Amino acid sequence: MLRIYGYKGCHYCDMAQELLKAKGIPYNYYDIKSPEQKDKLSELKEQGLTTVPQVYKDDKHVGGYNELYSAVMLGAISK
Ligand SMILES: N[C@@H](CCC(=O)N[C@@H](CS)C(=O)NCC(=O)O)C(=O)O
Repeated sequence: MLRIYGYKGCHYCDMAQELLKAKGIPYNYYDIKSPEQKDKLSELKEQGLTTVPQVYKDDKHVGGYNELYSAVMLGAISK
């Protein structure tokens, strides 16, 4: 399952979700600013990942919107 970490008002986060919806690829979305994601936010900062979205396929880091888009277009991520 895909996981997307983002926040409200993030244009690239919206685009990532729209892409996956258009392709019928299921995902779970998490608001990185919510209290429940405090540890994840710290983890991303420690890794130097300062932009959102951050996308994971199972537990593998895919990257941001650009990397997600490429992976979907290349068929590396599909439904
Ligand atoms: N190349 C990135 C761009 C993502 C991006 O710029 N996201 C904005 C929010 S929509 C962001 O995190 N800005 C904060 C920053 O640049 O520090 C991607 O493809 O995901």
